[in-house]
Amino acid sequence: MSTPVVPTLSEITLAEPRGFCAGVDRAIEIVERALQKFGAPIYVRHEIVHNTYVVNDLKQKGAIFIEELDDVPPGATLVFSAHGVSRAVQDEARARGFSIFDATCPLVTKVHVEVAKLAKEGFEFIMIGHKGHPEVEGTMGQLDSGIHLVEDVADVARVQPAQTDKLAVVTQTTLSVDDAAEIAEAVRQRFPKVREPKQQDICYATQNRQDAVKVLSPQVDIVIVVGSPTSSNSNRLRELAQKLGTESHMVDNADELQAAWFEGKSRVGLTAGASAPEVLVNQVIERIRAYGAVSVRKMNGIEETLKFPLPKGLRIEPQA
Ligand code: 10D
Ligand code: SF4
Repeated sequence: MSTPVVPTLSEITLAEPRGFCAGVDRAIEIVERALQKFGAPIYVRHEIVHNTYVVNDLKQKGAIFIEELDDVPPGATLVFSAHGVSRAVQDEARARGFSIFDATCPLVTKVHVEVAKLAKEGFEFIMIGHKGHPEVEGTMGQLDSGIHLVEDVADVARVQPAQTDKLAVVTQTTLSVDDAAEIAEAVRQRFPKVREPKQQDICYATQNRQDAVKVLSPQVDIVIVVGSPTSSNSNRLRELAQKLGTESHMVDNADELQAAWFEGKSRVGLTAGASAPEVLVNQVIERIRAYGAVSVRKMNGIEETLKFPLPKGLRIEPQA
């Protein structure tokens, strides 16, 4: 089938920053290095990051993705996904004797550590996040009880902590910055003594990608987000552009683009979630160019340089 032509299209503007964050880079590298060092199969609990291409690529290299530890054979090497796991999963995996590499993003672990520390001081928690998301399950699973999940402002009115003197708020790292601020304000209104993190739990990558979409959206007629449907942070980018009044679509790959979206439009904005690889962005660019866009330019934006170290046992140690 020949590629349709959209005569109105002129330019693609790339959001900066977009795509892989430091936690995703590290998580994928952990699986790749484990495969190189120990050979296939390497078991991974949950999708290492929420991206179809990344998961399929690692499957081809010998990774096996599972949800239940029952599906991991004795003696296997097991990697925890970047979203983190509950204490119960950690304990069970250890008890079963797997060789474990933890690919939980250090910025998610930071939230886990904060929860454990404040719980020892007698705090109860309000967690702002999306029910059922693996990061929320992992963070809430740092304690047996005492973490109350709120998904929106209405939930804040319903939450029933046992006491209000020692109450702290924590959040999922990949939320809409604006929605989370609104929910946090409702928490503050209802519980004025609530303790908030010194630095917000929403991570730098989530913040930077949303900030970039805020700059990009008014400059373009349509925003395309590369990301998988399961990816919270990617969904937030599409939602944000749409809220700002710019038509927006999220695609898992170039084949999901529809020429009809671009009819009558000239300027296309393109971004990618923190788990979406640049190879997919390039394929999307090529497809939109084939529709008729003549130029590609990069938006000015923050340059990210953060890099997290790999776990011991997977680092390349300098030769003695
Ligand atoms: O769904 P999500 O945005 O939390 O995860 P995704 O795997 O798409 O992106 C990386 C973010 C992580 C691992 C949560 F911190
Ligand atoms: Fe870590 Fe943020 Fe990336 Fe999640 S989105 S993996 S918290 S850097």
